[in-house]
Amino acid sequence: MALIDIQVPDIGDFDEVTVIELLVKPGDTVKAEQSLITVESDKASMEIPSSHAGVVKTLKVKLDDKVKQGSIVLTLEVAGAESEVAPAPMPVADAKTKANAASDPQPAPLPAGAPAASANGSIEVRVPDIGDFKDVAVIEVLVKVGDTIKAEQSLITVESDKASMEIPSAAAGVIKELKVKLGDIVNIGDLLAMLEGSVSPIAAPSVPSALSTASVSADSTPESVPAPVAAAAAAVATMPDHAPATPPVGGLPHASPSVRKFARELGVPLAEIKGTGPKGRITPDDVQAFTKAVMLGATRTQAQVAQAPTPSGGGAGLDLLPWPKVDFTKFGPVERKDLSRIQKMSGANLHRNWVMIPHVCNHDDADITELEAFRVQMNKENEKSGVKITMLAFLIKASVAALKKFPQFNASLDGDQLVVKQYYNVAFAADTPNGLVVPVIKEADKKGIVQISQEMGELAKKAREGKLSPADMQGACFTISSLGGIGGRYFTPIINAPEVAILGVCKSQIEPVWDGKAFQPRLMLPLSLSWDHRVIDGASAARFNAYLGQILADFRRVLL
Ligand code: CAO
Repeated sequence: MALIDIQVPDIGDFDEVTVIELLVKPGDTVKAEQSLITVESDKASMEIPSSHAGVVKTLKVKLDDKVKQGSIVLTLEVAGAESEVAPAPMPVADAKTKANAASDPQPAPLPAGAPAASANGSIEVRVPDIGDFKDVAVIEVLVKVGDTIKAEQSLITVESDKASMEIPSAAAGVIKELKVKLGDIVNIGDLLAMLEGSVSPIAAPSVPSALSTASVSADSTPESVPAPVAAAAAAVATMPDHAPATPPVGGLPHASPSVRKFARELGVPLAEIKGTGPKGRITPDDVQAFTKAVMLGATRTQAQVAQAPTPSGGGAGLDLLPWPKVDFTKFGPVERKDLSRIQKMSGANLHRNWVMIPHVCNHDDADITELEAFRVQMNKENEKSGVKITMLAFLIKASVAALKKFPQFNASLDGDQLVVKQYYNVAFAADTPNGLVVPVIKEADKKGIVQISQEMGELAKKAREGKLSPADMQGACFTISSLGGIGGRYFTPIINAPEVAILGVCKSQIEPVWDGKAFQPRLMLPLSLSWDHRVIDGASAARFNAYLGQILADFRRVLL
């Protein structure tokens, strides 16, 4: 066993970088090439790997320390070696490149880091020499078409598994075209953007590393561009400039490559996390805490807020408190039961409809004295037919007449358009042991009361047996929810999107109704019409209900 010191390797022209993460601690067993610390400048961060396998004895750096080439990172106990000072392996660029870089002070004939005008006057900005980095992923696009950028302004951030870096533009100008997008894999020489601007010597990047430059297009001339940085470049491709570690430019999330990778794997938007590390740096714990909060519903990502049901297209979303978490067993015995499949599905639909549709509900009463007498009479006469004529069948037929008179009720919203249907399919809510389902009577306008009653009976039976097919529940224009067989006075039914209205009916009962001379006992049916205020206004809803009432009071009107 021997102790060796692991040093910061050649990190190019950087005087100092800041330690932003300690990836190991005393006692840890590390493999050769395993990352030990993360260091950062204002434009790049990189992980410093170990040159040897062994056990960490002493850490020689702490968070926020400034380190440079030769700084001792830690002491490692390694097997079968003499005590020595061991530089950590280069995270990128190989020795050959470094040697070339050191021994070749001459500008390369075709500079890799300078911009040049193409034949049509636009400037091609390419990925410069980024050392041994190959196939690096674009993790941030920092500009967009139309942006006016300065020379040296960062265009994109790329990342390997050990380092991330920003690639600045070598020229100033206006971005005409972006040739890369998030997730693209890029290599040296790949075209990043087309700029409209002017190529001038001052546009050349001053940074020492090729990765901070843009390559020149083939039609450029060496005279037209400043001395390239290619020769000095690839030594340490991860460190584009000399700036001390400060929070990153452009308000970018401040996080190390491993934290960025961790966040990306979880799909966590780093820009939305408040870092709790030094100088607001985002730590792995911050990413975990954010993920947990989203999962618990305590917070939402901006993408979720944007997708949230905001009918006007704007709004701030529902900034709700998390659902109360109560230990009910503290108050008494409980039993937990899973929601049925139907309950889960209908619950999600009802929730969306309730939140997305601005519901208004109008209540009215229909005098069904004569209609009910007629229905009872018909059922007596047709007792042997096996088909029971229901009040709901009359309501479906009456609704069709009202939908024809008020077509905006027979419609659906599609963006800025109203799709007005020229068919009349009416759904009815059916209560089943497994939950609420909504079968549809198709082409109710073309069917008589007896046929509707018969179909309803069949569909209600299928519903109770859980045998409804998807087709049985599709294509509705309008829905009726009847609680008449159960009781109650009025309620506020939830619209069955993408429909724009729903009729709720409750139990009819005999009520005293003033006929101008005296109170008469009349059978009154309570109607509750919920409607989507984006499509329907209150006056139309009142007219719809009143018309429905007139038809139910005198069904001959259906024929008019
Ligand atoms: N007023 C008074 N009595 C009524 C009535 C009304 N509005 N509507 C029905 N009735 C009577 C019927 O005449 C029948 O009486 P008889 O047995 O003496 O003839 C009795 O109530 C039972 O009727 P029903 O409910 O079985 O039949 P229906 O045609 O009215 O309804 C169906 C069928 C499938 C809609 C119904 O069974 C059902 O599931 N209703 C619940 C719907 C529901 O849950 N809605 C809420 C949705 S929001 O959560």
